[in-house]
Amino acid sequence: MTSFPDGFVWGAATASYQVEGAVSEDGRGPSIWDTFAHTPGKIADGETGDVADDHYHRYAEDIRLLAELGLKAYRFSIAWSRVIPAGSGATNSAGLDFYRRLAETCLENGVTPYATLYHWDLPQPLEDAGGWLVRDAAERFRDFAAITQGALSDVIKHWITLNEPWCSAFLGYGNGEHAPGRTEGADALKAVHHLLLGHGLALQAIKSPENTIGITLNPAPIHAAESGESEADRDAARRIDGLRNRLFLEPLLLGKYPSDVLEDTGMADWFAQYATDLPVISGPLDFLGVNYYCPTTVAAPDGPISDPGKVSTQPGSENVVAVDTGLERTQMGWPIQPSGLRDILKAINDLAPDLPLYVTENGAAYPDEVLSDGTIQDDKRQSYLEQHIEVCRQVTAEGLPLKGYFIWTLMDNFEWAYGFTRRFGLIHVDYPTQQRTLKQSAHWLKNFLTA
Ligand code: IFM
Repeated sequence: MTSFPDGFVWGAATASYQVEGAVSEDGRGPSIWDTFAHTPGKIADGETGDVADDHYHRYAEDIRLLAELGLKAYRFSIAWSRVIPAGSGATNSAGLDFYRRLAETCLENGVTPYATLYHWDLPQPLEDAGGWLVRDAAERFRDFAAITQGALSDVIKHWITLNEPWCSAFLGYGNGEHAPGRTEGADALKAVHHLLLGHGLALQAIKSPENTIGITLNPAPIHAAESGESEADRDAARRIDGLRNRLFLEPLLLGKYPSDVLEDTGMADWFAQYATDLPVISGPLDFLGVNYYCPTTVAAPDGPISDPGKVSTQPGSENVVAVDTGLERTQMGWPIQPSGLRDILKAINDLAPDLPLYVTENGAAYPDEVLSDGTIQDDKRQSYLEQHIEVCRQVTAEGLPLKGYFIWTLMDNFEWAYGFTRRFGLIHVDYPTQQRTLKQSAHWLKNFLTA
């Protein structure tokens, strides 16, 4: 069996609001997730990220555990409102100090920090000024990126501008399942453009030979039901592929928006005004991050689709439905298909043959049980990880420029609208006591990485 190339990066990922807690400490300002989580009915069991994993205070223990697993990289995100509490204006040095301590602790443990600048926690004052639906958010993001990278460039060399802008735009401004909980129909595409513009402006502001900069997307293979026998189903797949994949990959990698998506959603005229932003958005990346969990199979049982104004996660695709293809699913209801990871990496490599790729998230939620002997036998998670890691091995053997793999996630945490009801961690967290316990999958990973 061929092994992984030298220098292949093994890591685990987290995100600020999901793990940090300490939401009112050391000058941190409120973000849209604070507001959203405290709005009744938005989060399962009425939970919030107020305490989460208390990573703000326990980061040293968490990084030590990560290093003990044999992982050599930690992908965390930087909360904008810790660094610039109002989103623009005054910088909070205590916020920057926290991320310096975090990064230095990584380095002391032989772990390379990978920092994501935006994992969904927009400062609330910027949302009050229009959020990602207005252009100003992109410019303020550039300022935040420049200040943060300027202050931490000696300890953080790898930067990711945005995490999964599809979620920020379509769950945040499309169907309202995520903060800020707005339901704006096809206007969610304005958020897509401003997020991508923010990425491009940040890239211009912080790119240097001293560091690497990329963006993380959550692309997925999209299939038509019944192998695409019906034209309506094939059209449904085209539309969903357009919104999920091409709407992000093409402006970033090819410098153009997919015209069919802009037509489907009735947004072509709005986008036409901003064609001059495309060279900024498509600035040269050092790498692309791919978060992969599952493929999607779709059908359009009601035939043609044409209601761009309707409120939906998927503007212009309102009657598209996801189809159950009989694959085994995780607790999220996501079908397991490791070969989909190869498909999506290949598709991106075809678009941008030399671009280094990282799997910046991959993992699975299961309803873990702590047994009477204190162990957590999460065989299904281990199997999920083993199968996807094997795909990574295969694609590197085929010559794809896959440079690393990050598990989602280091430890159980606040899973957005699901609150604490979904556990993705390698490490179990008992929330009342904050006790950390390695799951079986973590022990397996340690053996795998040290073998
Ligand atoms: O928890 C999330 C993460 O914040 C972004 N990617 C998907 C994960 C699982 O839902």
